[in-house]
Amino acid sequence: MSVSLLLMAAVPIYSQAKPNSMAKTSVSLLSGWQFREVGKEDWHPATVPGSVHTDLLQNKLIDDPFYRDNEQKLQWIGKTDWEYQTTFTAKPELLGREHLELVFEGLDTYAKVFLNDQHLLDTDNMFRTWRVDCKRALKPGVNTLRIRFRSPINEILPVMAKMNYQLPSPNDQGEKTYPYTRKAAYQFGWDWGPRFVTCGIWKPARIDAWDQLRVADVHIVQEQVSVDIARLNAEVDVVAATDSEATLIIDNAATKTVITRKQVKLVPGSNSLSVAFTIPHPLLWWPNGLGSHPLYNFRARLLINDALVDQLSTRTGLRSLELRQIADEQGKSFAFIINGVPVFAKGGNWIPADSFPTRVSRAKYSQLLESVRDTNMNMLRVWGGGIYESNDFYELCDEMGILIWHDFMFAGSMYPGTQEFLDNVRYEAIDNVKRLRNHPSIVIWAGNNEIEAGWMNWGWKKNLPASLWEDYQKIFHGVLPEVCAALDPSRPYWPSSPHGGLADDPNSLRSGDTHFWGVWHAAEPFANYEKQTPRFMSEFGFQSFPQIETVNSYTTPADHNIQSAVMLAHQKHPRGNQLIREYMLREYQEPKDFESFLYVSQVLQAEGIKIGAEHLRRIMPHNMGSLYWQIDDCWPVASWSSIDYYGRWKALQFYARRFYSNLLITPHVDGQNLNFYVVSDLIKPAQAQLNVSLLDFDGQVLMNTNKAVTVSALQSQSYLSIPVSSLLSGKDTKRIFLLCELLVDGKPVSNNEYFFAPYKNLLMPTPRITTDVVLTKGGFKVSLTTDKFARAVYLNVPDGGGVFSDNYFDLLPGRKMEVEYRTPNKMLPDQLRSKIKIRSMVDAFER
Ligand code: BMA
Repeated sequence: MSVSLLLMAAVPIYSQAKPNSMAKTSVSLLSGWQFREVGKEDWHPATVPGSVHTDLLQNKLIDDPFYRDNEQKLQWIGKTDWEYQTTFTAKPELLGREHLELVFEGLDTYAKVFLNDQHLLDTDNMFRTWRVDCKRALKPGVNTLRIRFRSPINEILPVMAKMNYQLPSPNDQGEKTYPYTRKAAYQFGWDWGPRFVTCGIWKPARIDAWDQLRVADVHIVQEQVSVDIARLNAEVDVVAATDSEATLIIDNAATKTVITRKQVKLVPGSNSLSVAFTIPHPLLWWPNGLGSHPLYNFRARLLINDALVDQLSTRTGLRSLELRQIADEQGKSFAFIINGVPVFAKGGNWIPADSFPTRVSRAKYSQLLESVRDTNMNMLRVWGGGIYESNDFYELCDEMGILIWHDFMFAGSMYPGTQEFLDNVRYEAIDNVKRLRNHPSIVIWAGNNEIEAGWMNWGWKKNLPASLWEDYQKIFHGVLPEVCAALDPSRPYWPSSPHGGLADDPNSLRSGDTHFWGVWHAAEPFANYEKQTPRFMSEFGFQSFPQIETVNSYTTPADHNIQSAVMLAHQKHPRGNQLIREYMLREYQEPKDFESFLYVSQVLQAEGIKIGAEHLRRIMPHNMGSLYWQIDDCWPVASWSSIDYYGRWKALQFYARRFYSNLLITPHVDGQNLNFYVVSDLIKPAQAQLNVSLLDFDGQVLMNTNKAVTVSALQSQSYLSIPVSSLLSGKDTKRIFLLCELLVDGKPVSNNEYFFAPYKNLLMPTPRITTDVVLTKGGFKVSLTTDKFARAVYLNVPDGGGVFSDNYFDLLPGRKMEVEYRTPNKMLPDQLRSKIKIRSMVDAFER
């Protein structure tokens, strides 16, 4: 049944309000823009929303910033002042309105705005919305709007020159100015991101014209939500010009049925209106994997004398939310409870999907978020060094059931605590909390990324004035929680990620959330993931290279060496390539060539994160989250991502679908025994069959056992235990592996393998893989068979423009594997067969 049918069955369809020439209108200001360097003569066409870098690129005034080492050559752009200008015609109808307001949804960052040379506005925060009266400055006929942007770097240098300490900002790859500026930190450089200090009109601009009133905001407060009833409150902010009597109507915008109406008295200025209503038997919104994600459209309409004056719609999903923290023997739990169900959070950390965020189209967000959804993830952490994302992002997360841990945009540094800075932060928080609070996907607000940990654990406290900690308190224990409590009390506020919760280490394993970087930054073995028993792991990660097609986008063949200047320019971690190689040689021999190195790096990353993620799931409910670092990239680069800049899945993304499966079979040696755990994220118990086989690489079955099991709901449990000694007695561990399969209704739902030696010690045979390709409705079915075990089989169609439904899988003798290949390009099955390149692990090394 549709949401709209369920809503308000008995309420009449409303009669159309009288048309009203007094209703609010808006004039969009997105066209006719030009830009130039301040002090230069020539104007060039500009795109709004956009940024100076993308405008320079479109005008062919610079080369592609992502190609080779162009980044270095383009640093002057961020140190330059720029101006933008457009003209528009103001019609008499517009000029006749009582209130004319110029609205910028986002200006990046230090800007002066002039309308017909009248100075109307000064801005200093990329994340705020600006609204300013422009009636005085507007004139009949042609009007000129001009915005002058000052370099965010030059703006701060004099401020820093007066300080006797430097705010720690290890990731800023230039003058270390970013903590002073309310602008996306990653644009100053990060350990996966280039330094492109942008400016420009990065969100829509318009003029709002109104007479009596405008509806400024609608907030649907979820007082109580259960299967029986949703008790809701529509809180409507109205800005009015005069005293008046009005009718507030809340309706279902999808079906145009009235939910409730109320007579209200308005006074000049802001009016906070509120009307309570209920929805019996609401359709509940569930995270991905636990149910569907129905959304309700609500609209607030204001009528005066039966004429519609203004209206505003919003969309939300109805669900209850609790962050359950209960004291226990180990410390305190940390679990998100949605509609009464403890949800194990599976996913990763999200960074802005482009260095130039205005380039990220809704289609790109869709592709990335579908990749998240389709790999059994249910949560992303929007990390604090990026941006409050565009509405598209949150709308898509709502539609796909992707929960969001939302940091405020502070990361990796201490921040100033002047009154001016605090006020700026307060307005920023108000703007964004108001914009985002109706999204059911957002389940927590967190103050910042790693600042508390930086202060307590990384030596900042020792080396910096104590007043910086007071400034910290003002923002993260003052301004931000105050805004959240006032505007969004239904969501938890958490001061930092990580934060301990109990009065101890911010990165405690006993309570709160944890970032574990012993693996990678401290070069600890992957096995050390299993020594970590956090309550909620919000970061852990390992780097890899993108695939060759992505590397080709920024290199020439002469750059194809891991240590070449260009490859190092696309590796922002100082020891990155070295660390990848060091870990690689622990498990594998040296790959035989550049392309093999890229491929092995991806398998290495995927296998490593798999150890961490499966462990984190096995120890549930002690631990209730596994968010690896990081999902996506903002440019083509070697990084911790599982999806590269072009949306191409690395091996890790395919592995994630397996290790985040709702039912997971995961073998583990505990002491003398191999235990076969099944982790269930299902709300109901499942009847399943457990198959365990010991095989050699030729496919010979050395041992096989089956067991029917009832998998407990929302549990991790070992269902079978075999002494390792009995399993291995008389066997050559270099030639064997264990295959574990979990079947429901005879169909495999999860499988896993276990090896008894590192890859380089295995006597891996050379498989002969054969393929068969047939045309299907949506693409091609590719069937693969092998005569011997083939590890991490990777299929690629160079220039095929398509994607395989699965990749980086093991192929077993006697078992046919079928995958889909979809491509927009036309080709025949035979052509595809001849084009598919197949490699498995043995191909990566000299034989
Ligand atoms: C975490 C993140 C990022 C960083 C990543 C890799 O600390 O919060 O700041 O990019 O590690 O070093």
